Amino acid sequence: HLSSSSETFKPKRVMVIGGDGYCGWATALHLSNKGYEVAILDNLVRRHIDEQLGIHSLTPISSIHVRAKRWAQLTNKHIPLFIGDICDFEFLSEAFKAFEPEAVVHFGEQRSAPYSMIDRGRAVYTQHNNVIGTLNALFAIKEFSEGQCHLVKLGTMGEYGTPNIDIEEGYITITHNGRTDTLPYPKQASSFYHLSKVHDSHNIAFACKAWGLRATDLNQGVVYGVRTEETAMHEELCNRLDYDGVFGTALNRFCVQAAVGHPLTVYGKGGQTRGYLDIRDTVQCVELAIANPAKSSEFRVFNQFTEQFSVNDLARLVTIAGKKAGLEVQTTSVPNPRVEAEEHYYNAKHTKLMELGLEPHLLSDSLLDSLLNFAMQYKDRVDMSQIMPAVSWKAISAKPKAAPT
Ligand code: NAD
Ligand code: USQ
Repeated sequence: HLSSSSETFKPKRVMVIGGDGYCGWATALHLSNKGYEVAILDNLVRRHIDEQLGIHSLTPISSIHVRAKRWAQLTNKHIPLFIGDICDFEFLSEAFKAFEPEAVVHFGEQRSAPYSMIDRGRAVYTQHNNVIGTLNALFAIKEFSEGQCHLVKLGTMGEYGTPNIDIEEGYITITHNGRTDTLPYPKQASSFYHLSKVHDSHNIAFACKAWGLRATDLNQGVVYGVRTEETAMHEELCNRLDYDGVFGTALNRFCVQAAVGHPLTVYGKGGQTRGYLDIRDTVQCVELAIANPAKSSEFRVFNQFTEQFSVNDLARLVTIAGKKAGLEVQTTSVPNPRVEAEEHYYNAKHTKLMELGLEPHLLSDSLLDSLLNFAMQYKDRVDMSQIMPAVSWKAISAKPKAAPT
């Protein structure tokens, strides 16, 4: 029987929703390696979106079935697969009843800000998929685990935007007209994707309060890197690495751009500052959140990143690392396709995961060298036409776009 105190509740069975994706695949293997019983639930929509947009991972990736078979063959650990959509409540219910998870890690969302800004249809898809999927996960937890299963939900640092004051971890204590309260930190997201995470956070907070659920919102910064201990064990376990203008994220893109001799694409003035973390720390943070669950009725928020960089900082670091690798790295200023502050204050707290024992892999020369080498190894797979950004925040319209061109 599950107890309500976090000291005695040590979950073993973890369902990884979105376990075929970049963060989810690395995390599923890591948890499996650490002795958790892991199941993956994924509807493979990300692979489908890649096909629709004509984009692909830098690295060749095996099917989820081949991946799971290879993992079982190498480690003798079996990861059951539930292939389906969390927006389909009947499917989700059957998966919950079959696996009886004690923790659910939810990565299964449409996670690209540019994708959500292509056209109305993609904006609506993003918010429907993310908000309804998370609501279904909340209902499944209430219905099938008597509210005991711990929800570990991937949020984003982008929920906070770039306020001109320090960013706290989820809550801020405010004194107003002589009275003081601790309130949810103000949210100022800047894409329909980032806003979907804000809506999720509100729904989860309410479910914790109303039904006594336990949840942790991991407001993750931008992830970089590709190899983790487990995915490096065999080429069929290799993780995806997105470099295109829709799904590729800043540092990963810059390394691939440097490898193929494309100028680094700094949007606007390049002062946009964000929190960043190594994918090896993503898996560690999720493990820490699961091993130290939230209490019943608690809605915990952790800011999940290890260092802050501006886009210009990243371009400088990749230029230096490129030089060492014998590459001539140029930078170009691209008119910013987004609507965002290009010069701003940014100071975000990130102590709660450190207090739980996170040992960060800070961005070092050696990581940049190995990421660059990795990108150089696969550079023949790069489609140069997919590098420049083609989605404009201002040009979004109700008219469906075949592809962002
Ligand atoms: P990804 O696109 O690589 O993986 C997401 C996975 O979820 C895919 O395999 C997809 O098929 C699956 N999925 C999507 N909708 C689903 C649904 N309705 N039902 C079942 N499966 C579904 O993305 P990622 O980079 O691994 O991101 C994972 C999570 O982490 C997302 O919630 C994202 O917002 C968050 N996050 C990512 C980053 C980053 O830099 N990659 C940073 C901060 C937060
Ligand atoms: N940027 C550039 N050049 C590029 C790519 C990006 O200057 O070639 C800039 C963007 O304008 C932005 C910053 O770099 O200011 C970060 O952009 P990004 O594409 O790396 O990250 P973002 O769109 O914020 O989204 C990614 C993930 C998302 C996650 C988020 C964490 O795709 O799932 O939620 O990082 S955070 O940024 O903390 O909100």
